[in-house]
Amino acid sequence: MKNSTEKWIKTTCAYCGVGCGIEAKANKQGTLDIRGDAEHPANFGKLCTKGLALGETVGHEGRLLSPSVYGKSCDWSHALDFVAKQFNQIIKEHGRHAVAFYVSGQLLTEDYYVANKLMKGFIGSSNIDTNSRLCMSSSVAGHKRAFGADIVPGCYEDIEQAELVILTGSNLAWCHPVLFQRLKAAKAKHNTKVVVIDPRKTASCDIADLHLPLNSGSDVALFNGLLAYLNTHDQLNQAYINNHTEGLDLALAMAEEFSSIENIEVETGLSAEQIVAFYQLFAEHDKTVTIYSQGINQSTSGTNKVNSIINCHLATGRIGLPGSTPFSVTGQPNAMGGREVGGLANMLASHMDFGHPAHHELISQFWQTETLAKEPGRKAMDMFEATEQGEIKAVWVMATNPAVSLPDNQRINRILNQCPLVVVSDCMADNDTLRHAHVKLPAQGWSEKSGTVTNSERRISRQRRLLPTPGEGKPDWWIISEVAKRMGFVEAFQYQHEADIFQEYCQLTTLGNSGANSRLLNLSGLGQLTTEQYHQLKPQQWPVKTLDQPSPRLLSDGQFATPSGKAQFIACPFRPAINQPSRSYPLLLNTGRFRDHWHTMTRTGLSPRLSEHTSEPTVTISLEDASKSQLNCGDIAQLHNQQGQAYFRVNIGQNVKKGNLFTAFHWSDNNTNMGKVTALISPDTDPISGQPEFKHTPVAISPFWQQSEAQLVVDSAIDSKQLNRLAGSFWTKQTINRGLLYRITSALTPSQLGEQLQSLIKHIASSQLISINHSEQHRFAHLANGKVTAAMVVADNLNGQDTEYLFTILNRPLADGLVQSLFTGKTDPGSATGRLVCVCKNVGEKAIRQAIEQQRLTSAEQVTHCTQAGSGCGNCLVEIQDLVEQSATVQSKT
Ligand SMILES: Nc1nc2c(c(=O)[nH]1)N[C@H]1C(S)=C(S)[C@@H](COP(=O)(O)OP(=O)(O)OC[C@H]3O[C@@H](n4cnc5c(=O)[nH]c(N)nc54)[C@H](O)[C@@H]3O)O[C@H]1N2
Ligand SMILES: Nc1nc2c(c(=O)[nH]1)N[C@H]1C(S)=C(S)[C@@H](COP(=O)(O)OP(=O)(O)OC[C@H]3O[C@@H](n4cnc5c(=O)[nH]c(N)nc54)[C@H](O)[C@@H]3O)O[C@H]1N2
Ligand code: SF4
Ligand SMILES: [Mo]
Repeated sequence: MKNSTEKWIKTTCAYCGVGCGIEAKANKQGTLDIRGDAEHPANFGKLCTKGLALGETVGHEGRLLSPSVYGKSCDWSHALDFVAKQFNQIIKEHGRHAVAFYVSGQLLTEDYYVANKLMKGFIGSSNIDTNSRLCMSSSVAGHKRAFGADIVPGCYEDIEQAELVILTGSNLAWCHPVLFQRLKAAKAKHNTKVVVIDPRKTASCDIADLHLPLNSGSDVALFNGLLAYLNTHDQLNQAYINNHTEGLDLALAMAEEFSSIENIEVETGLSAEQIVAFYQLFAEHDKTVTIYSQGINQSTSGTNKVNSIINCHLATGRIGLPGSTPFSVTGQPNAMGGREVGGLANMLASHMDFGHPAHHELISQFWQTETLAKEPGRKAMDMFEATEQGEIKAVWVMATNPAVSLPDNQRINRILNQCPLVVVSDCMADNDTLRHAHVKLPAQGWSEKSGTVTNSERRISRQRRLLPTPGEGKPDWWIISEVAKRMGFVEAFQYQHEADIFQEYCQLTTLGNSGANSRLLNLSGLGQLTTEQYHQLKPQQWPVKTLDQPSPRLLSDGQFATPSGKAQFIACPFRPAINQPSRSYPLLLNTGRFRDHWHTMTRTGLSPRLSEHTSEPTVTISLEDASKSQLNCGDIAQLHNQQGQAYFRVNIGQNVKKGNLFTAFHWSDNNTNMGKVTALISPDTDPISGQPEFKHTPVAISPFWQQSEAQLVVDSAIDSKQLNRLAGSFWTKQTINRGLLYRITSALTPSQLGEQLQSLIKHIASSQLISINHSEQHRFAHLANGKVTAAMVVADNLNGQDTEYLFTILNRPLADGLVQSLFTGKTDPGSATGRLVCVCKNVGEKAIRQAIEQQRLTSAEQVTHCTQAGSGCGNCLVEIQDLVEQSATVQSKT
């Protein structure tokens, strides 16, 4: 036992900005055993479903294994020379602003640092922007306006110390699950009040004392109203305001409009009782943490939303104190690291700024360069627009999938298609962006990389190498440095090891960083680490003046990075979103995330367990709107507007308001032909931050008039181009154990659809075909060597029909009881699990329902006790509670 525990290696989760510590150990299957790191201060041993399933996503399947140029595999030296030569050529002919990097919060700090150094320091352009533009840029802009620098003063323990936690535009339960568990535990201990401000009733509302389902986009009205309320109710902290802030009068004058509760009611759609209840809670609790995320940032008024929140914290002096702070939580594992090293087009490295000659000088000297960019570059959407205009002729995309995740997706795909040079570094072989790449560069994946990431509370943690790299994958920093050297910048990119880069970055943070001009981002305590110390580095919150010393709280002394040293109130005008519902597009589409998938699913899509929770692109709609549009639960609906169209499975739910729809953006060309929601999103952005509006899109909805529907399981993937040729059909793909499940809804007749699908899988299973024709369903199975390699059911409509057996029959012999389901069309009751609810303990909906009914269980705790469901990460407890409540409702009706 002792031997095996010695092999656990400490690292950091690949996914969200909570930055949980993980311990991982290679196992015999070539994957990883994973457990939470009990010593890591972000999670103290806890992990969520995605973190726990990391072992399932580290196989070599689907990996990009070698570099290629124009579709031809080649060695590294050829690919790197090619990129360097092309970049130099384009710069020579069209100038340094004709090239661009589009990077990501999923790069490590070392990768990010080198990319920024190459573009801003040596190519001499600021055309490097990051997917954090879509994610954090409104918060960055808000922090800079209020505090003078991009400082997040919050720490996770604040959530535990607070008396009141406000979650606004954050579905913490699904998107930062371990923080949600910490909040839930704190509430159980000392009854923390929780307010959720979100147009949707999310899983986070499970622990809310108050849910404010405000109108989408109306946050500024609500928070301006709060500022006015605090003023008129004598709740301002005058001493703090006088000593540490400027600009309250203007902010109050702007908020004046919302000193009338009626005006707030009109804009937010909330009742006076709801509004006043929230304001009273805020006024009564000094220890208030306001957590905000994409419902705030991803808006054409995102920056004003952020500042309207910060204004209320400044007005009450609640900044950077234990249990009392505004807290923008980051999304990606290294969103914060990217902000530190200057990944955004409008920032220099280490919180130094454009338009600041002393900073230009410091960086130029440190990097020994004469070509440092001195002006901000193009923000993500502008960057792609400039590419459309032909001003940018080469784009290098690293660790992001803009062909799916940027708004106005069809246009982005057209732009990438016509761009003269597209270079993509990715660890996977296929995503929508790679399909446009002229040069593909294989990067190491999470389990192979080594470096550092910074989480939401500014804690730097090591990501450590766990497994050998398949094929020729390389660290991103190595790829960028090699191109840099080949472009002629030999001296500046001579890194031998990621530790060298980290050390250089830490030293950069200390430059000119003392006295009156000091910056809070200071890593002087890490600047002299030996490679060995870097290997051993423990999670460390910044600033780090001395290694292993606790980091001081930030902004708690009321000193800010503004010229006067005082925080700035910002007068935030309330402006409704640019695009409003109309007669043609009467519904408002809100987009975000599902519990178990990560972004464009290049990795979580590989896990059968994670794929089960929400297995298809679904759109949630209110009962009223569904009936108006003649939609039933389980139907396929088409959403469309000026931008484009997409299809979704209908989910009728109480959790969206009338007039609103919700879906996630996880599906791509890789796993559907028509389920990409960004096809519908307009390119409008916040005028200050440049962040797109992902949460407020007017659309129309209509039923997809289907004639047939099929479900097909196969043991290997079908070429998606062939599936796309099925006329009038919508398909999605889901990873299941031992294979893939395709769902196809079609305007073809059932027999046409059946025949065409048969021809698609002929090559897989030529040996033996079983065909069962039933009046309503046609069922087929292909066998090779007596085992099922593909099976299918086709009907007019499969809505509500039992097809669960399809999940289990692949690779089983014909004699197997499970395969017999094919003949009966009914799942063997003994083997049925229903939809997987508890991913950790593998407990399905049916088992939970059965336990509730048979044992008359009345609480989620009892269900956990009897079935183990919910005893792992706890993410599913909200759903278990829902099942308990549903059962209680059914029983009370009968
Ligand atoms: N499971 C999972 N977790 C993730 C990710 C993932 O892909 N999957 N991605 C990570 C990343 S990169 C990010 S950025 C974070 C995002 O984390 P979150 O921001 O928590 O997630 P979202 O679902 O995008 O949006 C949050 C909520 O904003 C609400 N909202 C919409 N419009 C408004 C509005 O006008 N006002 C208010 N107050 N609320 C509104 C939405 O209904 C939604 O519930 O999640 C991270 N964690
Ligand atoms: N409709 C809608 N759209 C949205 C949002 C929304 O709420 N609604 N949210 C936005 C937000 S907040 C975000 S953060 C973005 C996320 O959107 P993206 O960044 O486009 O999404 P990912 O799927 O995470 O793409 C990461 C890519 O990097 C690859 N990769 C992973 N690790 C590495 C690595 O170490 N090196 C390299 N080179 N590649 C790697 C993965 O295989 C994958 O292809 O989406 C945005 N788009
Ligand atoms: S909360 Fe989940 S996804 Fe986020 S870092 Fe922790 S384990 Fe990973
Ligand atoms: Mo994000």
